[in-house]
Amino acid sequence: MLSLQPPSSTLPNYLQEDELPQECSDVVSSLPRETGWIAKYLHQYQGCWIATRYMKGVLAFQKHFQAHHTDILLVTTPKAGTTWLKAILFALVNRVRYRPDPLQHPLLTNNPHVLVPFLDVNLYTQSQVPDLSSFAFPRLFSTHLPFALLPTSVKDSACKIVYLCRNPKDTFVSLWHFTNKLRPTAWGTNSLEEAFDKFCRGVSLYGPYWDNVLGYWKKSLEMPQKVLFLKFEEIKEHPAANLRRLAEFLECPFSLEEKAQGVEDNILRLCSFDNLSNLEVNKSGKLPAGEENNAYFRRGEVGDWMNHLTVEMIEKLDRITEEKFHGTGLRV
Ligand code: PAP
Repeated sequence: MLSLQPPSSTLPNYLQEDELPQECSDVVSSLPRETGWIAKYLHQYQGCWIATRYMKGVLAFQKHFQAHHTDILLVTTPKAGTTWLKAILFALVNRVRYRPDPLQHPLLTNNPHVLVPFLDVNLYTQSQVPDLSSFAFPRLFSTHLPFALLPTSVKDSACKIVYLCRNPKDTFVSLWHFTNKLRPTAWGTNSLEEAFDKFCRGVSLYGPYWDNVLGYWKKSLEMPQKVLFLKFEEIKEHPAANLRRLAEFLECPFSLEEKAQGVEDNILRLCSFDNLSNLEVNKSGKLPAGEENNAYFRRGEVGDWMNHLTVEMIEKLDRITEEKFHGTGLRV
């Protein structure tokens, strides 16, 4: 019988799942699992659904990462606009070193995921104890992990957490497109219905979506100096105000001189969907693990869910969100 699975050697790196260290494979084999959206399986680790390949990165990150008090950690639910906020953070924090110039800037030749790497998915998956000495301070890192799963040193140090969420309907639609794009053609695509059922049951990358969002929402209320909670839709609607909010939270507010020079507008223009998605690096480049950079740029709009979801799906997702967020003060 013909197998639909391509031989593992032909799979891109982001789908390679070999060589789990013994300690990690013991943990993985003890966890509940479901079929994945891109990779074969998702494992439920400490309440959060993680693909097999990244389990070793998560365990190593939790065990070894030592936060520095100036670190900035960007946390997002997948497809909340991570790429966009990575670009904005990089341009903002490094604006003296690299003027947000339309002709010369690291963002013009590097995908934002390269400039602000994921700790668990990239650095600690590549090496169990990665060398982080080349990162300039303040170091910019990223993760999708829920607050409860962050290493103690992140929680205990003065490092700052910027959290970004997006409404669940657009998040789901974006995730569905993205995961289908990253699946090898021979594996076929996940149907919208099948993916929707999983998302609603919480079985999505770093999900349940609602738990991930609520964890950071609560921390942002408890510790507003440590956790800034941002929404994709609000940044879209008021980009300059949110950029200023971000700069103030990170204790690098714009000076009057910078405002007069138009630095805020230059950062927003540099990081805009139109600018980033039309750069050669993002049209034809790949990330080190093989994902095509263009997979991170689709429409970048609010409300694309209207073009995909049925009335029943909309009602169901709204009902779940209403129930989960009831009484928390959070509206998405
Ligand atoms: P990740 O969490 O897997 O890293 P992420 O960057 O959050 O991915 O997902 C990409 C989404 O952000 C896409 O949304 P869409 O599918 O609804 O279109 C992508 O288009 C959007 N995006 C990427 N860059 C920008 C940008 N500069 N401005 C607005 N949206 C953007």
